[in-house]
Amino acid sequence: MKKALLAGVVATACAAVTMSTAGIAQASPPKNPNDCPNGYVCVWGDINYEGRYLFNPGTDRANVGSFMNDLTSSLWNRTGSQVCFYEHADFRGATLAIVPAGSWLSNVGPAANDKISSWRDC
Ligand SMILES: [Ca+2]
Repeated sequence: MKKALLAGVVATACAAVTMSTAGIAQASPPKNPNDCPNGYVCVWGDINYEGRYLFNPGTDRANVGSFMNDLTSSLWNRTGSQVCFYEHADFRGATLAIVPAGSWLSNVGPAANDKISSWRDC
């Protein structure tokens, strides 16, 4: 009887270890209802892929539009190309972020926050 109880405790401990391992694997990209489709560049208005968002197919967007202009705080490049993000429309102004294919930024950082207006492969 006591042995069976101990086995149960061990099993519970193993489950806890498995869960914490999954938690550590947070280097994986965001997975949520707003998941960014493969082949898209996705931008969000808040850090950690929250708030308003825009999912754009392909690598180029000459003007993000008034809905997302100067509001991006996190992003995900799910295309097969490196993508550069620019301060102004038509790929002008400062290059605010250079994001390799398949990479993401949960926080674009203070220099780029709320400034992105366009992007393309680079
Ligand atoms: Ca801008």
